[in-house]
Amino acid sequence: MERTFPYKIEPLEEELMKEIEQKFLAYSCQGLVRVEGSGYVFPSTYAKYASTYYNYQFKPDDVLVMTHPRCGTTWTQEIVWTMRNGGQLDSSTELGVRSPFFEFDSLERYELKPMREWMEKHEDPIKEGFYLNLMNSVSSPRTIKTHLPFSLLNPTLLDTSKVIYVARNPKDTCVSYYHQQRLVKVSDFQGSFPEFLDYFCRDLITLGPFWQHIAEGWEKKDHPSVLFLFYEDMKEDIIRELRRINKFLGTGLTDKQLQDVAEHTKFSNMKARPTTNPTKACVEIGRFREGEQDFVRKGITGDWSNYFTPALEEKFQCWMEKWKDMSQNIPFKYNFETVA
Ligand code: PPS
Repeated sequence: MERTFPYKIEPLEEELMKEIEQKFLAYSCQGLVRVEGSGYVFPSTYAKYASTYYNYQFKPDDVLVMTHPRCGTTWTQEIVWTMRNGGQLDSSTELGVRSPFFEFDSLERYELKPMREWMEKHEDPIKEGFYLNLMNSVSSPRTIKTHLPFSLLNPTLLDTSKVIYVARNPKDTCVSYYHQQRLVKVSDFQGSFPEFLDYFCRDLITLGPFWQHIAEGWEKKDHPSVLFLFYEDMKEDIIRELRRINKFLGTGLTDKQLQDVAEHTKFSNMKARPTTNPTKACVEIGRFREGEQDFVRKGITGDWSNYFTPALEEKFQCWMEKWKDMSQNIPFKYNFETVA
């Protein structure tokens, strides 16, 4: 049964869009839209896919790694894919091919990619979606990356599939997202950290509002088909968290295999592997901006303290206060000392 997409999607106000385009160079090509009610912001292409995503029927053995951007998606994808493949340590196939990105068509700038040929061969290339096609061609059991929150996915999702939701404290998320938005040409952010934080706190960065996203995940944390993880807990004791994942997924890996998974997916190893840290290759093909920090960047908790001035801290606290109904019950760790 095809469901009607239940929310209005509106373009951002013209004046606001003009302002954003000055800093996020990519959005001058495509503009931004906002989902009414929840306030989620997307490149305008999302409007073409919203109903398809909302109606997408996941398979019973699909596992979704669901996150707000920069909360530990890539790390968790590599862990989950490896665990679901019997602890097989794959270093040769790009993670994005093994574990597809569900809604990437809605974020993509098609003019940046050598996908003209593919587009020419499809009747409705935008609606059909290059990445949706890729996802449909991945063999089961699939481990799928998504930044879409529950409210924008099929309401029956948890009746069919499992979701691992990963959250990270908003300060480190903001710093990490700042670097990623400078790196990726789909956004092409050309501003400073204080400018980025300002947009973050105005809930204008794509795939946010942060608190709305996290709150939707938190609300489902006790559902039997959901495992809610914190990035900071994974940094603190990865074996403990791998045991939780092992139990949740029923993957039955031994402690020795979990140790191997931890080693394979530890920060320095994932940063060194081009299949999980595609920075160099993406710079070469023009998808990433040269001279920025890596996609797999620093991997610590507390990096925010190198960026937050008292004035920025104050602005951030005002934003936290605004969202307090959603934020006050979620126990984030901010100052955990970790070595990558
Ligand atoms: S994205 O762009 O939304 O898919 O990014 P995402 O993968 O969610 O988050 C990126 C941050 O996760 C860090 N990362 C890791 N941390 C610890 N261990 C491992 N193995 C690991 N792999 C990636 C990555 O460096 C980003 O955080 P920052 O703070 O920017 O370093």
